[in-house]
Amino acid sequence: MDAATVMERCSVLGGVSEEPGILVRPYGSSSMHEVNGIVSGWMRDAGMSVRTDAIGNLIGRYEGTGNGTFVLGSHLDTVRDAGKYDGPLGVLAALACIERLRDRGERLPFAVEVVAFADEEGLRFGTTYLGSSHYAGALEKRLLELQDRDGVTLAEAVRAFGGDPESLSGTRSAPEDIVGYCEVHIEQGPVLEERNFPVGFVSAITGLSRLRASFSGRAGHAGTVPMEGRKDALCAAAEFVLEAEAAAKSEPGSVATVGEMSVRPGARNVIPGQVEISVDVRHGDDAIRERLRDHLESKAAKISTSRGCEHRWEADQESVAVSTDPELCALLARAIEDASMEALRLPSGAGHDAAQMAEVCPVAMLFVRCKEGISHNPGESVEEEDVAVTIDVMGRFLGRVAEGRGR
Ligand code: HGY
Ligand code: MN
Ligand code: MN
Repeated sequence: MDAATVMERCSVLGGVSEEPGILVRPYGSSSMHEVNGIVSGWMRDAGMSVRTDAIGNLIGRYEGTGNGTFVLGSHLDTVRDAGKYDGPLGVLAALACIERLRDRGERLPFAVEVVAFADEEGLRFGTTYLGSSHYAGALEKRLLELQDRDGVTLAEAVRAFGGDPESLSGTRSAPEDIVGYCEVHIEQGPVLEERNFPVGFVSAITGLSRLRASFSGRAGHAGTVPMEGRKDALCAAAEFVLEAEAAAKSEPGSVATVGEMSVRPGARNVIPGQVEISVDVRHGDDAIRERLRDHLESKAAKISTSRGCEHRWEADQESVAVSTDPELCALLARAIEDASMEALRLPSGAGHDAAQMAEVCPVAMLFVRCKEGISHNPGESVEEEDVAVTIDVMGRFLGRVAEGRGR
């Protein structure tokens, strides 16, 4: 399979969405069913056996001549109003490597599994890595009670998606003999474009805190309640949002984002009584991230008190920073050099399934240049030539891994 086919297939999957006009594919949705059906057909055509695990991850397997399984992959779910490469490019570039092995009639001294994870973004249930945490056997049972906006629990969503919630935690769908994992992903940042590199390999994946805060004031008549003495929950939330921005700006290397906000009762002539927000805090150093997180928690309390509001602060998920495996990275760097390029090493400010897979095996990541680093945005785009380089490098990387395993 060549890069043009990978680009075409990203467009095909990019056209499968829950809503017209934007790309949005949450966990367990009919659009996720549809893309799993399309990709499983491509996996079979590539000579792979295909299975779906208890949470709905789609897994293609290309047998090898010896023991061990090397895992490639990424996710097929998306954020809201997404681009078409974040996730699918990693699955389809991996599939291209398998198709090239099949076309050459070649088997590696290990099996290769390509996993299309069912939920990495956490759009529906707020926690990230649900697919890879089950695959890696790290899904916490308590998450099954999580509810989406309609009050549907994760357990119900798993069942509706054809999975089996009872068999989720404490088990893993990954084979016992995993030797490593490598994920291809768009960089989602500006470095490769600024340095004019088509690809680069990842040194570490940032840690992240996924939090929720609520501010409760007193709803009232917009026309009759004087400004003095109001308990305006939205003003409290707004002050907090700007404080989060200022605090992150003052801590080099950190980011803090309020991406979701709900305002109730939500009428133009009513003073907001209740506001719920999401808070996403990240830094490559966990101690700095935790300090910033705790600073924001205390600021939320101070702002609420100063405005006569109540507040709540909850942690949905904490993920520690993860370093990629030095040996796998050395093989990936060699593969990049084998393709006559300099091997650039760079950190990831985005979270990836590789962070979860690091719990069960050595991991590496290959980043692909994307236009202006745009991502989580329909403007996401990659060049076909860079995808061609990616497939070539990944083929060479698998060859290097095979050499290391005595091909
Ligand atoms: O949030 C992230 O970094 C990833 O896109 N889930
Ligand atoms: Mn992603
Ligand atoms: Mn993403």
